[in-house]
Amino acid sequence: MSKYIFECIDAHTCGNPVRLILTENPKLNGKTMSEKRLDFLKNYDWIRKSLMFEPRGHDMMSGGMIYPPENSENDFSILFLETSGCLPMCGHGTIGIVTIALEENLIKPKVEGVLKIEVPAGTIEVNYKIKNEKVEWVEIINVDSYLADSNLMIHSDYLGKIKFDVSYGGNFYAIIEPQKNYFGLNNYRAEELISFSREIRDKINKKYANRFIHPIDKSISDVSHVLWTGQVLNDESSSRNAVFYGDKAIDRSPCGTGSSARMAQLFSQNKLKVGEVFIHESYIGSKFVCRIQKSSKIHNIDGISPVIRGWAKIHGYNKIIVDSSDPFYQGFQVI
Ligand code: PYC
Repeated sequence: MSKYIFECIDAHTCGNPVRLILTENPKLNGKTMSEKRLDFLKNYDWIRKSLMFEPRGHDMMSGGMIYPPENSENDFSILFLETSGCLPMCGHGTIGIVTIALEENLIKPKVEGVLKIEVPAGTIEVNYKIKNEKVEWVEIINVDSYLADSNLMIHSDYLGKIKFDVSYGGNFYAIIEPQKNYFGLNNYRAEELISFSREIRDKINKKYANRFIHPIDKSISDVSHVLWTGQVLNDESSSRNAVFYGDKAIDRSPCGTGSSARMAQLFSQNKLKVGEVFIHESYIGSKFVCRIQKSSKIHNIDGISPVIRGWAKIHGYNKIIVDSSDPFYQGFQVI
């Protein structure tokens, strides 16, 4: 019988949870965060399950652990944990973890105002602003993002025939815009979007098996998230989204990797230019201020370098006990 105590700090980024785990981080094998992510999934996934799933977590729970960087020029590395697994990249998670790490003095930036962070999907740069000992905003220059395919079709048992694009922003997203059988996200309840998404994601990954694979890191593949678009709540916003992840979650934040994927899609369709401000609204109306820094190439694929700015707030110190004598020590999900 073993008993582990995980010291965590809980926060939210524009409404979506971020749990930073401070203790019991296992030593991971691998040279890159991508390799370490696979090692964690193979050997330590019980930690993710116990801290993300009920009863210690919930359907939206997401977070991460901080590790030293492989390259000493960088500041640190992040392993993301979530109900769905360990994401290659998570935007709201990065904003939350950076805010916690700075406000709680867990890291010492090499250069004030700038951080270089290794994540499984690559190395990202982060800018931030501190005022009165609080982090006002965090801006991520995310991994290069690109539109992977467009005008694809899938049949939804709920909605009928649905057209979608697939775009990469650190994870692969199916992006669904208003059309004949989908009237825009304002017309559906969150629980309906969750049911539609779960079915559509499964069908997409069966119909288009082996179609969405990152050209540089083959361990990043398949559609993991579904991004539904619709009318904005606030006239100043550029677009609104509901991002489905895991098995039951709609992102409460505007979703960093989703915003990157969406900008890559709009850029390749000539609907968004380099430097233009793109205010992305979440399902609950919180906002990320985004833009495209420059166009880029991922191998020979045209893409963008996306920039995402958002904020996070710490709301708790959490000491979590995981005791292997608890029949639910690895948590559970009710679907
Ligand atoms: O912000 O990238 C993000 C994200 C992914 C899943 C939930 N949030």
